[in-house]
Amino acid sequence: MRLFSGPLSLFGAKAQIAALEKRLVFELVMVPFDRNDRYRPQHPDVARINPKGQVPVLIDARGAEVVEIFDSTQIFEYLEDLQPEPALWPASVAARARARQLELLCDEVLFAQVLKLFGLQDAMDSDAARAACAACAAFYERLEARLADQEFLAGSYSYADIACYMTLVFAERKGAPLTPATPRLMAWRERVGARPAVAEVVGAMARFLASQNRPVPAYLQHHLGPQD
Ligand SMILES: N[C@@H](CCC(=O)N[C@@H](CS)C(=O)NCC(=O)O)C(=O)O
Repeated sequence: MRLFSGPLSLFGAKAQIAALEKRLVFELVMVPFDRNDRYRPQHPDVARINPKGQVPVLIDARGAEVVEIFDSTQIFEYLEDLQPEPALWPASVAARARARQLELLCDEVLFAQVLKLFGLQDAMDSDAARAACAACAAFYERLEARLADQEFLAGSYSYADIACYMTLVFAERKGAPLTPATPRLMAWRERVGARPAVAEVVGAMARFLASQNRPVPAYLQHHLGPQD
């Protein structure tokens, strides 16, 4: 199995964390990343498999048929079918539906606000940046409410936690940090971040940022120590 990701790929990190949680043996192929050109030129396998030219892409050539897929959520579903244990979707149909919905909300609604901040880094006092930060804060309040009576966002630890965790890494980097206004969410972030699979992937991302002299969020700086 080969997983194509990039050193600052939020969506690649999601897929990598899931594969590690499933204890699958896979080769991680980090496509070149440049601050200006981003992921260009595209890796030939990425260009061939994903018409969008994006990572993550997964090739699984272990079975009778070769599976070649792209998109982190599609990869989640494939990994769950391939390796049902440990389960990363909740058990009940209703809880699964809620978890899938939350995963989508993190990827497409919360991240859409974070993406706006990518383009506003020199204008964080602007109305647009303030509005994006406010939308993120409102989203965090909704996550906080979910954690009132459960440890993880959809009950048991799930793909929804992985997706939210990774989006929050980028939100923190781009100026929409968690605050003490959502203490349960901050504790949840510690809990998820302490998982070996998450620490491995996010630690590598923190070290990559540091290697480029780019800021590393304070709560990830322990990954930069010599013990890592
Ligand atoms: N919905 C896709 C999004 C993938 C995506 O945006 N990938 C980024 C890296 S995190 C990428 O490859 N960007 C390069 C580009 O768009 O050219 C998923 O979940 O995998």
